[in-house]
Amino acid sequence: IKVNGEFSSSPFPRSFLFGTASSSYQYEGAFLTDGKGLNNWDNFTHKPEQQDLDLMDYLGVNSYRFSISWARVLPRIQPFVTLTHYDIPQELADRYGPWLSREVQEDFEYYADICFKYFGDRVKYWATFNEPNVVVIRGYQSGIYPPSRCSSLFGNCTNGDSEKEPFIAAHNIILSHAAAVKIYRTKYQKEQEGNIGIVMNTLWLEPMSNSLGDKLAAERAQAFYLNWFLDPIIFGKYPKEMYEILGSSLPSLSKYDLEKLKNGLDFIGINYYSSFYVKDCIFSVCEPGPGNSKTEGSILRTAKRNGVLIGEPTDVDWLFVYPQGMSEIVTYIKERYNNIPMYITENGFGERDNPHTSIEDLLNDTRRVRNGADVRGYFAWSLLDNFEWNDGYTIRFGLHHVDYATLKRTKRLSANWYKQYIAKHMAGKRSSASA
Ligand code: GBH
Repeated sequence: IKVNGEFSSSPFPRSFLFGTASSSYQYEGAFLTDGKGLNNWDNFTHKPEQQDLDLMDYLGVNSYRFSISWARVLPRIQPFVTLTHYDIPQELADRYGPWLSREVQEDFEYYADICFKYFGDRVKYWATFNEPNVVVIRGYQSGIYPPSRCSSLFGNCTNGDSEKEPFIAAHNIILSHAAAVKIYRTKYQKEQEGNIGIVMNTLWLEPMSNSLGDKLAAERAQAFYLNWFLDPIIFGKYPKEMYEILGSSLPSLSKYDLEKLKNGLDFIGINYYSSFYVKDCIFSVCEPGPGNSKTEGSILRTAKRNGVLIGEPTDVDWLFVYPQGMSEIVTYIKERYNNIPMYITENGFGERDNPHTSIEDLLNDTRRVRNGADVRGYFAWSLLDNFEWNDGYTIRFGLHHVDYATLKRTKRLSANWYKQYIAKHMAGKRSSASA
């Protein structure tokens, strides 16, 4: 089998990364310890008591000595690092809303520069953002993530403007990404020889029927979910469906922006969990949702067709087990973006406090390799049970169970399943017979 131009008896090339994924806020549980400042999720999940900072403020000090823990740098593991996984310092969130002002671009660039400079000798895989589409949709449309902004367009609250803000926020995130990439390319990449990309949440969106209307609707839905970010970064313009539907509400890309965007990715990180059907609500009669005509192109996104669910339901309301969807989305991205390198940066399964979870169904999918797409790694979400955002600790995504009282980790069946899968398929681990 030929993969990435390499011959191998394993369907995975030697350089294929098998990993597990995590994020800082969901794992570390640090609040105001070790010199960490407040971020937007601290602010969202609890009204922080700024104990340590207050103490320092009271003292009037302007400096704080701390150390980096040598043993935290794990030498045998290839670090695949995200610069921001939903979190941003609260101070910047207050100042910029946190993505509504273009000034945030410069701050992000400054932060990224520091990370490249100090960690780039060891980190060869950088993702600028985790799921900026979710940050924007949940932060500025439905309002269920910070900064909790939405408007009557989407239902529940009135402190935002869902017609404009999501697109402004997305624009600033896209250009912040571009700024970080530009710094990496010009100052670091040649010497450090790493890769830089972005991680997107993906959904496979299957047309409800073979009608042209439903096919176009599925395409519109994808334009407003995925291509919204990837098109500008890769092609230098938003998807045509967005221009058609939004017209001048879509921020325009200046010459200067385009210059920054050029050559804006080495890889796409794909977080894939679930799939939905999409029905057209322009020519057929339906109640559009979860967005509305103006912001999502008049589509209905639903897990059911003729009363049958697209995949087995789970304890997580948006997660239906549909492994084919991963091949579908990989193929879609491969075709749209000219076979760019991809990593499955998250894929997993959440259960409500059940100690026996298997990800077998979600992983048992090698068509993405056989179809010739350039998939270079797979990261299961997640190594451990962790803080599942709005669901707190009630939803468990780990290959390992965590007893939160004692922090004791216990292997689930899925941990052993994944271990065996890796042992069998990791090319480097096989005997020389593989040549
Ligand atoms: C990922 O988020 C996160 O990166 C990770 O931190 C998290 O723990 C993990 O997955 C498990 O949830 O109804 O329009 O929102 C995924 C968040 C929320 C994205 C549900 C897809 C469904 C479409 N997902 N969303 S929508």
